[in-house]
Amino acid sequence: MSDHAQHGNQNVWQSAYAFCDHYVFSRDHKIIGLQFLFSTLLWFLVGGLLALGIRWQLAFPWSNMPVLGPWLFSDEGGQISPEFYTTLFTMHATVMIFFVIIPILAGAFGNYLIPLMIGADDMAFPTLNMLSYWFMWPAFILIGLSFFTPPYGAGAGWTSYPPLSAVTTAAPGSDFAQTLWLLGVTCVGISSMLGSVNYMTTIVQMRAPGMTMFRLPMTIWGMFITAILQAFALPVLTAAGFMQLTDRTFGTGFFLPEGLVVNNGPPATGGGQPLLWQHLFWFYSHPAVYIMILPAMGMVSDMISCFSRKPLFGYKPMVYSISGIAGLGFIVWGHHMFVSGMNPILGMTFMVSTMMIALPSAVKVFNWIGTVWGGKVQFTTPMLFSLSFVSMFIIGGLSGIFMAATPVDIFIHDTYFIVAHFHYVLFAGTAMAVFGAIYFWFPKMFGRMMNETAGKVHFLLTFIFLNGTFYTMHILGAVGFPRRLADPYDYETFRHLLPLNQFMSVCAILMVAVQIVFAVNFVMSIFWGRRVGRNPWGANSLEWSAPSPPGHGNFDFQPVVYRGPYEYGSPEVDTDFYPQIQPPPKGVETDAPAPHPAETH
Ligand code: HEM
Ligand SMILES: [Cu+2]
Repeated sequence: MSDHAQHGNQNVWQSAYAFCDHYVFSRDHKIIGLQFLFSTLLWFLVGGLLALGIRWQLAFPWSNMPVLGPWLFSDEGGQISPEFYTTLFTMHATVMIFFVIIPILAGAFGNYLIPLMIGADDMAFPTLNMLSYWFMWPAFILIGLSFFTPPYGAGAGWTSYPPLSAVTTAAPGSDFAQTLWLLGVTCVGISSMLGSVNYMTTIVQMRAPGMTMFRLPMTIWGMFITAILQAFALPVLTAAGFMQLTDRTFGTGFFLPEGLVVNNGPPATGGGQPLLWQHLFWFYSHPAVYIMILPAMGMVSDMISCFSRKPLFGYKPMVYSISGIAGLGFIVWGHHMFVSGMNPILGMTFMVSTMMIALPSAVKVFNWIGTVWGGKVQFTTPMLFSLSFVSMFIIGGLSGIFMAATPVDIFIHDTYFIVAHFHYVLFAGTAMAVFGAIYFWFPKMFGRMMNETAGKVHFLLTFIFLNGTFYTMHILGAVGFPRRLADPYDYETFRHLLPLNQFMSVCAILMVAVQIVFAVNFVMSIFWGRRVGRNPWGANSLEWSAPSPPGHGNFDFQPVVYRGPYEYGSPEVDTDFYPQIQPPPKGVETDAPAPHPAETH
């Protein structure tokens, strides 16, 4: 080989290495944030399609699915079988919770925003950060495989209750597929743990000079409290998952009573308690529902204040109520188990503590409304999504209070009322906030704007169809329509509900279809969106002072913080915003001068 060719080869390798280092195994928090964003958006699509499978069966039970049916379920003549239906709702929830909502909040926005909003050049542990993304891949693969493991994929619900999940003979698909599922969820747990340690350390240790805890934007408070929740709740789920795994594979008996025989399988060696799993699972998964909403609440607070051109109403009460929600979140898990036969006195304590969560939640809603009240409201796309978050969260929170009352919950437990509740908080709430956040921070991420008109069309149609889909579920739930059943119409009492279900399914199909508007807008704007400078929205927090997009190391100057992030309409300056880094005009005293530089890094 000539010298020349050798050089050429070396260059190719070098640039391939550089590409991998920059974009694949990157340790830059912004690239990792974008990796999480792209992966979770793709899974969002998968989760949405799985949901349409569920809706197809409920609207047109035992009818051949057009186009896809013969290809997917040739053995059943193109129909969804009861076993496959079970797999569908298990996978839909697993994908949406573990691959979409949790990682898009903490993984995508947490990573992208934390260092930028606190004025740091990166996370405290960049390598750990990279690993937290790459631990998602074994999870993607394991759970993906579990879906395709014959005869049917994992089918014990996202809650994985034993004995169904722990006895391998319990149902088709609860054999090897369930083992893969458990391993996958463990990997998600590891990824989240790595992330949470990083976020806590970064927020405590790496704030810019002058960035006191009470000058942090609410987004950061949301991420911070979420990271604490993850650190305390996740080990319990991981341990419980591991115990279930050994029950399935090594014959231990944590969750199975002795001698239990299912489907003529061998008797369980046993001595365990199925109820123990419910306690351990919900001890994690109730706090986890706040992991799925607190960061969204933070981001919405920032967007609402910015587009009302007014300071956030009651900043400190907001911080205390987020903390209160997180604290109370640890003592309410029993509200998922009211029908498990628990002592009524215990049930009552869970009922009272659950109802108490409504208090800090109401404080937050009151403060969001107080922020908008009398503001110069700008109805941009992110603002519309944020306002939708607040109004839909009110509906979801109110249905929560219904279910918190034990006597009511005994009737509506395991009905579509529950499904309505969590879709209002998770889809109409969190997912809408996430859409808003994508429109809001897109110009920072890519240096270009998304199209506003397309954004408003996306908002309006999604808002209409989501209410068409999920509001109706309250009506179904109130008359006892059961969740997780392939054919509720087997019961005569539910037959008249078929037209309502068909209406919901049509709304759901349209809702998914509308997301094409978003997808096209998102992809096109990356390449052809209008170019913008550092601060297109006129916002105050630190990330808007960095270049769009920020280079490696984030800031091209050392940020020093003079005030909180919500000083909109301040009389001290002529503009209606007052960035955190802008020094006060001469003659105006700052209350807290920038601390000694030694206090920071
Ligand atoms: C005012 C606040 C809230 C109250 C009082 C509340 C109450 C409840 C209760 C009592 C249940 C159990 C019902 C049953 O299974 O019979 C429940 C289920 C659920 N909640 Fe909430 N909730 C609240 C907020 C939230 C939030 C903010 C989220 C998520 C972001 C959430 C997500 C869920 C989920 C996913 C379930 C169903 C889990 C399942 O069985 O699959 N909730 N809620
Ligand atoms: Cu709960």
